[in-house]
Amino acid sequence: MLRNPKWCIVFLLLSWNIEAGRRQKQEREVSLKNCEEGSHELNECEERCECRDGQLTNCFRVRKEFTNIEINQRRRYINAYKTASMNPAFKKEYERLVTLHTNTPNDLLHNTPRIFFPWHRWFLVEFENLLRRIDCRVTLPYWDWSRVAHHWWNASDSKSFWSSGDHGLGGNGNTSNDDCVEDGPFSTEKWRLVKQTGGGCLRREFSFDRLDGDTKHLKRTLALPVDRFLEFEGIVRDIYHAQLHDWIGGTMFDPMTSSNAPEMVFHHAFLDKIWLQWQNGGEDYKNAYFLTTHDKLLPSKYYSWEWLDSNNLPGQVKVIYED
Ligand SMILES: [Cu+2]
Repeated sequence: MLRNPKWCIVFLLLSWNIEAGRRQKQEREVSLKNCEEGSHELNECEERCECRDGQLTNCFRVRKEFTNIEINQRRRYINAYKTASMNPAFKKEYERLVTLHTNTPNDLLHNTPRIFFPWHRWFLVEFENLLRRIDCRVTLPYWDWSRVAHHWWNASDSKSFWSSGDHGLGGNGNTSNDDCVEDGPFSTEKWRLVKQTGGGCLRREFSFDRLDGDTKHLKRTLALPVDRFLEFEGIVRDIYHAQLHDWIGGTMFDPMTSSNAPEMVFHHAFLDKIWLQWQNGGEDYKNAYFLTTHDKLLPSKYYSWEWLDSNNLPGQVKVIYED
């Protein structure tokens, strides 16, 4: 039969078709299987995901220590933050978030354990959501001040938190210019506070005092057992939280302006990490105290208990902190 040239052509066309079909099927399988089963991979927004059935699922935002990450990742964060606070497309939302903090009664928010932890966890996610609209690879970095507790103000190293480069926060304010910050990306000629809370320059008035929360102190605090939640919470809020706000001074000193300071979210992200680390002690640690309180996280519709599990936060947000 194949000696007949007509049949020969039919046969060739047929095998071509079969071959092309096989190739297409293989390509489909490859695109379906775009990750290695069981592995952990980053998605296009640099979230850490699990590969299941060829799909990336269970994706976590990874928050990292600011002085530990690459310079360009630091720049990326600062650019997103400045875009949020200056670009008309995002500025309204930025101002809404800053004033969320200033409009919540300070006594309720900071002077009791009632909502301090979950309220700020919610606030951080809202802030992060805004920055991720600008660049979805951005997460909130934290600043682990416990490693530099005895010289936290130091800015001599270009990797330091207070570095004056475009990857730093700038340094102390100038006492002869109303404590205005005059270096770095948030210097008085480059950046202003939101007008709803008084506007003007970012101010800092460093007290050169050591922070109590050095690595040893922090380790002891994290080791407090579950039935001593209130002691744990009190140390974190009244000592760790308050000291850095007060020692930085200026914009950070006053709860009516502190959410304006770019260093505020770095500080609170670290406090959130400390709470999460303690919560990882077990289910009873995770749910300690807040499961039996009924305070709303004003002005939101959330209750405290909705913000206890960082593996499963409202809005399907999952957060982990990298050490
Ligand atoms: Cu606060």
